[in-house]
Amino acid sequence: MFFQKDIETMPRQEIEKLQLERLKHQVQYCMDHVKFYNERLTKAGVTADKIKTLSDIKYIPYTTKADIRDNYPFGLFAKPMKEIVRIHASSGTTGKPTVVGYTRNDLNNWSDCVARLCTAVGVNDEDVAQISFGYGLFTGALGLHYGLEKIGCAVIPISSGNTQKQAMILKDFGTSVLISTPSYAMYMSEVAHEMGISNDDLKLRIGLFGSEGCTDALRDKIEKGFGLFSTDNYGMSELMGPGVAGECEYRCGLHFAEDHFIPEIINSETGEVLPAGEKGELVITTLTKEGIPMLRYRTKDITRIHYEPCKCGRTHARMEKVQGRSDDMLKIRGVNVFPSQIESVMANLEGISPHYELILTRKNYTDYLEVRIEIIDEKLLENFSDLERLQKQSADKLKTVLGIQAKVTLVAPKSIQRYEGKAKRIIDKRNENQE
Ligand code: DLL
Repeated sequence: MFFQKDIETMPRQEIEKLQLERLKHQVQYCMDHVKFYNERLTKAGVTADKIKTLSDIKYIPYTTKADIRDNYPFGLFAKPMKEIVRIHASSGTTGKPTVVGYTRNDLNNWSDCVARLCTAVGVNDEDVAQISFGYGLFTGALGLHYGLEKIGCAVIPISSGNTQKQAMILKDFGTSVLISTPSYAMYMSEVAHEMGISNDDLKLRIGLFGSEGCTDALRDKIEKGFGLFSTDNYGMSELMGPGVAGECEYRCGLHFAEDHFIPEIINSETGEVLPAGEKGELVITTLTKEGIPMLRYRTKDITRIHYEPCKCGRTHARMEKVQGRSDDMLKIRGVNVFPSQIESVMANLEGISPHYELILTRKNYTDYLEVRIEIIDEKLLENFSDLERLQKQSADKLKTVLGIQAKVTLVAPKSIQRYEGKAKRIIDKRNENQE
């Protein structure tokens, strides 16, 4: 059990008081320790003293993924490497990843946030938790790992992949909590059933899913497929990782950890702050981060926020499930992919034109990416070995930059449709046959 009652059920007024104090402190901290913020805040005329109420946050300039990228790799770190104890990264809009660093306190706060959300759905120290997120630079696996250990679960750090082995371990180790993307959970349940494993052979009771969206229909299927109850968990590496917000057992919105974050909703085109309950882009300010604090970080995720206390007694604000993105980022097999990354790969390859199309499909609840690229010289189509070489070279480069395998199809010059306005380069067929 990891219920921080005093914090999680704090009356609204007290939460806001705590947030204001912490916001002032975080602004001062950014001023003192990060050159980028010092310059931005000075230019905007913002000082910690000028923040008198929470709504004064609107004077702080937004921070974007591009700002992190421009300061690659460690330019936004507020602590020297001596005090950083962990580094994670996620895909950036070009070949360079977005790099984040954690101090010991950050890791402790992170595991608190995750432990709370796991407790909110009923995970306890008797549980055996199988983490089927990929371990590595991605924050999903290690984020859940330390939160679950904090509760006292027996953690199985199996990582993702090798689905038959996953199913065998679910059964043999008596896994009671499964942690993965919803699509991988669905796939795993089908593989388990194909292997003759029935729900009676399993002890699964809870699924902690996240890192990508999940429709209610898919959630139902996974829950029936595995005989478990699941929650949706939201987060991003720039802010911490998983643990930023998640559902409780009532599943009526994802609770933020409002003692660590201030969420806002803005109009993504004008940047104007929207009133509570309106739909727009989620912007988050960290309140306690030491390694890489984020002031008004534009997540690009579209949602709404509600402030009424929840039936579970928790008072922290809740966001609705993510309803889309305001940019063109795609989540493919749990990995963030930007079309601009693909363009950067193509720009460095000889013989191919800048015209391309991305085709996304889903089979067995797994996403597949096909990149159709036009070649420049038609004659290449007659030379099978050169064509094959270029295809392999493109696929290898894409794998290095994106971190996932893509099928590359080289097509004849001028065969990809041209657009007079904004090009429609993404053909997403993932929801056509399956949820
Ligand atoms: O996906 C962190 C995470 C790991 C969250 C495990 C939950 C569980 P990133 O790789 O940086 O971090 O990707 C962040 O993924 O801006 C959203 O667009 C998307 N995303 C994350 N959680 C959800 C969710 C992790 N529950 C980006 N529903 C975010 C929909 C989600 N989209």
